[in-house]
Amino acid sequence: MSPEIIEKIRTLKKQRKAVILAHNYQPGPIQDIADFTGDSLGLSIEAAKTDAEVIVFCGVRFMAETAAVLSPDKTVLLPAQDAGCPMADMIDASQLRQLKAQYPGALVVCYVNSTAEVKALSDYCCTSSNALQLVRSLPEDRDIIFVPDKNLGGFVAEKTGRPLILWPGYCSTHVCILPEDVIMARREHPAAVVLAHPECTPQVRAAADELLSTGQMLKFAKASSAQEFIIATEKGILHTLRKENPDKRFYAVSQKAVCPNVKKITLEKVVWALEDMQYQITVPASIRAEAKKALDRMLEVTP
Ligand code: CIZ
Repeated sequence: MSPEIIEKIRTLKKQRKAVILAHNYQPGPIQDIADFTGDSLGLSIEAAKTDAEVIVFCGVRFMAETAAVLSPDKTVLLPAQDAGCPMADMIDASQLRQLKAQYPGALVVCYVNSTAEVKALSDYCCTSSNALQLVRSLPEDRDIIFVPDKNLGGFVAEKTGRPLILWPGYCSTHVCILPEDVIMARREHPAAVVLAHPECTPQVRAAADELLSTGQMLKFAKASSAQEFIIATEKGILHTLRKENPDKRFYAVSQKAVCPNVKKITLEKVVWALEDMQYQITVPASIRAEAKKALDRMLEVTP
């Protein structure tokens, strides 16, 4: 990492009164220059609490949109314009409207990995950390539509016993992780505990020891007496796991667990974002107000 570029980012950050957020999946050098690292909702909440005028979100578009929903008075920048989330794009507003029309009376829960428009049409938002608690809190006599991730939704349905109406979306990175990868990794590291993200397929989930969000993985690894861990989620998280637990060992379950979108952010693009104030992510006021309601209702249930 060149010291000049780090210094440049520091100077520009001060000039622009900016805060830099890096998602847990970002490349190591990006996580190292960030003011906050974490999951998408936690980062957006942290940024809203600061008096920064500009938020540079090192992540993907839906994450920057969430920050824009929670910080309407700040300018939100996504350093790579094309850093999208295939899963979030697997359902749009008109598809969700049609689904709602098919199940009148159903409550809609959307995973935070969704567009602001989809959040605006949902009753509740959820994260992979609080999805179980949120769904358990919903009235037993109501149907529940869960979008867009069929894998997280399937995990929630299994654990809560609630028959969710699932949308067939999925994370194209997590579905690249195969049960065979878990078997091979266990063979190589027989003492390791396998931590998998609930966005993984049912077969991978069944092969894992623990099913955890990124934030939960970081807490679990710190608190656990185990010394070795096989990690079944996007490889970027290994950076923080290793940094926070220098005496423990972490292995990626598969070299294929890399999201090409989160990796579009580079230090140079962070510099350009701050220099040119690009790429600004905005959410129209009417969508913002409705999306915020879905986030607020979630926070009432799972503060
Ligand atoms: O909520 C997030 O930021 C994502 C994408 C996953 C997680 O488990 O933190």
